[in-house]
Amino acid sequence: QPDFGPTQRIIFGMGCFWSPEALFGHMPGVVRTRVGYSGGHTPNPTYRDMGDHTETVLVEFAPALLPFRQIVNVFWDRHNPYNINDYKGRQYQSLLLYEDETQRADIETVLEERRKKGLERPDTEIRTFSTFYPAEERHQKYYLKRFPHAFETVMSIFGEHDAFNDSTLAARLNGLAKGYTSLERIKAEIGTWNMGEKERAYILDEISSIRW
Ligand code: MHO
Repeated sequence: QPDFGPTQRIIFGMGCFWSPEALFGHMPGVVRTRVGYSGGHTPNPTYRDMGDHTETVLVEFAPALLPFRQIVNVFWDRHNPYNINDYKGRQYQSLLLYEDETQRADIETVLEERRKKGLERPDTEIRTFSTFYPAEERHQKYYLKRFPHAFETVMSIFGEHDAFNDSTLAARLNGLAKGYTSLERIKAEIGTWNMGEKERAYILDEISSIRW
C-alpha cells in the first residue's frame, strides 16, 4: 500500500452503495473505500435488517491530491438528491456525513456555488459522522468480484479480506470493473505512487496478468 500523506474521511449515501464505491474508488486521490450502513440508530445493521440506516460509502482521500469540494461536487452531480418518490426510503436516503467543522464550512461553500449556478438545493441530509457499520463481505468491491480472476489476483497480493478491501489497488480496479476508468490510466497512476520500486513492479506485473 503506497503512502498518500495526510487523509480525511467522508460518508456518502446516494442509493445502492455498489456504484458509488466504484465511482469514488476509481478517482486518483481516493485512498480507500468501504460500503456500509450509517446514519441511523439500529444496532448492528445487516443488509437484510438495516433498520433506520442508509446504504453508504466511506471514502478516505488525500486532500492534497483531490480537494474536498471536488469530491462533494461529484457526490451531488452523480445521484438524484431530491426526495421526489422516496424510493426505498431511508435505505436510499441522500446522505452526507462530514468529519469536522472545516468540511461543514466547505459543504456550505459548495452549496452556495451550486445555488449561484441555478441548481435547486438538494434534499440531502447533512450531518456529522455517526457510527459506520461495514457491510457484509459480498458487498465490498462488488463489481471487482464479478471478475473472479481479477479478484483472486488482487486477493493473492493482499492475502486477506481486510487488507484487500483497504487497498487503493482494489478500489481502482473496482472502478475499472464498473467501467469508470481504464487499465492504462491505473497503470500510469501507479507509476506515480509513493512506494518501493520492487513492490511497484510486482503490482504492475500482477495486474497485467489479469484475465478480465
Ligand atoms: N441492485 C439491487 C440493489 C442492491 S444495492 C446493494 C436492486 O436493484 O435491488 O441496494
